[in-house]
Amino acid sequence: MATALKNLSEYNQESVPSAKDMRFAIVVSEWNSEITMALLKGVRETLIKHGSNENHIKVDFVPGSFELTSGARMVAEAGTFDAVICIGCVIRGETPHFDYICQSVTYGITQLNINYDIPFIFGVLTTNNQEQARDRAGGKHGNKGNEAAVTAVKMVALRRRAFGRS
Ligand code: DLZ
Repeated sequence: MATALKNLSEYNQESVPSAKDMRFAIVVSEWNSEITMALLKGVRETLIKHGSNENHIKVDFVPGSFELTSGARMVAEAGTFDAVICIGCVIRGETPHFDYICQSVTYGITQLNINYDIPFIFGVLTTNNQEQARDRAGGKHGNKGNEAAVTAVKMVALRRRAFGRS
């Protein structure tokens, strides 16, 4: 059960395969950049901690979370990546915009996972306010970027196992 003070980024490091020889693209939304840059830092640090080479990590930016789907598709088609990690932060405002963007990016990234051969990771915070976002971007609940990186490494390893490549 989730608790108010649980660090959501805690995990068993030994359960994570080596990221050596894996190539990652990270697509980052510029909206709420204080948060998304902190998430990006978490992704990079975690990929490198698990053996990824700096030169095998490519970062690109899109204007907002709505553009993550098309940005991720473009980098996937243009490059030779093992996974694409999508980073964004949508904060609830006074209009229904929040719901439309969340719905669109969730659906979009799901569709990419269905239609493409590599994993696309959902590293998008959807929070009621800035404080909740900070808590999850290096604050008291950890850094969602770390989780996105671990998820990417695990999914690449799963794909390699599934297709018989170690
Ligand atoms: C327009 C908008 C709003 C209101 N809020 C956010 C947000 O909280 N997080 C985010 O990533 N992007 C937001 N955007 C921008 C949209 O994602 C998109 O860039 C624009 O609607 C242009 O397509």
